[in-house]
Amino acid sequence: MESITAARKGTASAATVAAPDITSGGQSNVQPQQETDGFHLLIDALKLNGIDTIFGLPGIPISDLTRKAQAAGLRVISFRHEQNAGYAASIAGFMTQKPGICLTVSAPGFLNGLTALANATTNCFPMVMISGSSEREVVDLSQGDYEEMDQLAIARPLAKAAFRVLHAEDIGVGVARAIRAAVSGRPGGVYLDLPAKLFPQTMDAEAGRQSLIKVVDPAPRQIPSQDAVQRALDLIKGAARPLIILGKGAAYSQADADIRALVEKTGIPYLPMSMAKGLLPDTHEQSAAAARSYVLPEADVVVLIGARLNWLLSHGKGKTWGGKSSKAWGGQKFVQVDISPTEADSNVRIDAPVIGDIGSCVKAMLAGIDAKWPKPPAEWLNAIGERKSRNIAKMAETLAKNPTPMNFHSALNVVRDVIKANPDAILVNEGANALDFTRSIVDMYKPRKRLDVGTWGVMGIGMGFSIAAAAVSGEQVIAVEGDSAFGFSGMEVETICRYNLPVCVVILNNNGVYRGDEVNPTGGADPAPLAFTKDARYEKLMEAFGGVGVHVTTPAELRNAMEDAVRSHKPTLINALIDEKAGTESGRITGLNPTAKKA
Ligand SMILES: Cc1ncc(C[n+]2csc(CCOP(=O)(O)OP(=O)(O)O)c2C)c(N)n1
Ligand SMILES: [Mg+2]
Repeated sequence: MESITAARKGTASAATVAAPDITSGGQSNVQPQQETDGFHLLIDALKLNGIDTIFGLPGIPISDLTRKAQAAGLRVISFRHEQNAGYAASIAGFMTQKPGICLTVSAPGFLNGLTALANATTNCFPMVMISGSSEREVVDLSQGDYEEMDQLAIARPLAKAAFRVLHAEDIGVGVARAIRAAVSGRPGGVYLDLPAKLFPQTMDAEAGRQSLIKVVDPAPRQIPSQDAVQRALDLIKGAARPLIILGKGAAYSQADADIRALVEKTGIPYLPMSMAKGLLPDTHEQSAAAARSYVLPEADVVVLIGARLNWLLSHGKGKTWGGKSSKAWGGQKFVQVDISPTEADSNVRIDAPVIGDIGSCVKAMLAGIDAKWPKPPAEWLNAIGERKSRNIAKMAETLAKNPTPMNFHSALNVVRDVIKANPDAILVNEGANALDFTRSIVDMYKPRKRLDVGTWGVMGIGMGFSIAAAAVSGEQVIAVEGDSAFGFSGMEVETICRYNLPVCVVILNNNGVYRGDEVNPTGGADPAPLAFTKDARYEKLMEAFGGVGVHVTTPAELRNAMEDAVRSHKPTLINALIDEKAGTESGRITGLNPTAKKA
């Protein structure tokens, strides 16, 4: 009750209010007493915990918060849509192991950000979405408040954790709980609900300072048990055809040197999942990526490091893994290194779970691997080597072609060269064919340089990820986008220009979703559902806000434009026209797309 009273009389900024001072002489002197408020407590709590950037979109009730945050030295990046701010926050979390902060207004702004929050939880990206919310008393009685919505209840099933703070003196605890929940154990998206009335609540400044919490050891190491490590090592040692699969969790852990040492000391071939590409350079001789369809069914012991056996790995069973039918186990034994004990056995039996943080688990396994560790049988390595060279040669042949019109391969051959020459550049990637071809053609050389659609295959991450990647790292960003994919966040090119970020967007434009040559079977005036405007001039969007727009139709023009962008670091959008017949339905995952038997 006290706080509500405080809120009613509170002012919109930290105030110095007059308090009576009883001094000698019977005169009531007035001595200033420092007060603070919800706005400042939140900003101070974030700063105290090392947060330096907020990705958001202002409006009631958080406009003043964005102003005050900027004034207090936080970097505030204002977006055109909350979903993009949310994606930005989530990938900042992935890159830095600090929760990315997304700030939204109530109801519609909150809902706009929610997809990104749910996507963060699914992908194990640490983020905190902070949303202003309307009057609790009115919302709870459904009396029709401005932007009325029970946001906490809606966020809860989609977030790793959700909290609400009602009193200014609890802001410190709320922020601490949100940070711990976001980064500890399996990271995820956390929702923090801050009702409008909280922000102007005032309290004594010193008491406010005391109420803040600097989180100590927010993501504590989780050391695996020695038994579990030994069980895993014994299984690996006895393998005839071992395989390591590195997942996004391995990339997140930042245990780069130890992971590389584990791969190299055991000599086991490895496959990187999409966002684990570059953990070891894709050109590494132990990479089995070019022989994926051979190694999955043939391997007898598979070591999963921060990779889940979800749909991206065909659930660890079925024909991909050599199973006799679509759900049959292929006979592999699995070691699973994961932060979460409940991950094991989610799809197939895990014979040796190693549970702990990836860094500690890999270190513990390395301790049991000495110079005498037996290398995998030469037969296995040679068989992989053969397939690999055959497939790489075939790919080189395809990449060398220069068809007219340009296709995915001839365009991506250029991107491949540009990334090779600029291995520190961050590659953001979304689309269907634009995604799948890029993943297999463009080699990555350093960890956490490839950011993409992740576990959900979600379209719309492009510009949000690009903005965060540039803001967090200062590096050149190259976003390879399908034309459909780009449309989900295209308006953020204005944000890229406004903050003058070194982002080069390359649209692989095939006039549609998957391809652009479909027609309306009725012969009517409407276009086919998957076809877009022919030869749309996306580059003009970038020019509209002061960036560089380039329209290219050949690999040579694409190369020039990309090299200019990387040299100048100017916001650039290259509209690369691709043969509209070049793509396939759903890219590589055609099989997941139900189609009618009857035309
Ligand atoms: C949020 C969301 N909506 C819709 C989809 C379905 N979807 C998958 S890929 C894709 C776009 C593919 O077209 P494009 O980006 O142009 O890539 P292309 O295959 O043409 O290279 C869509 C709409 C999705 N994955 N996510
Ligand atoms: Mg397309």
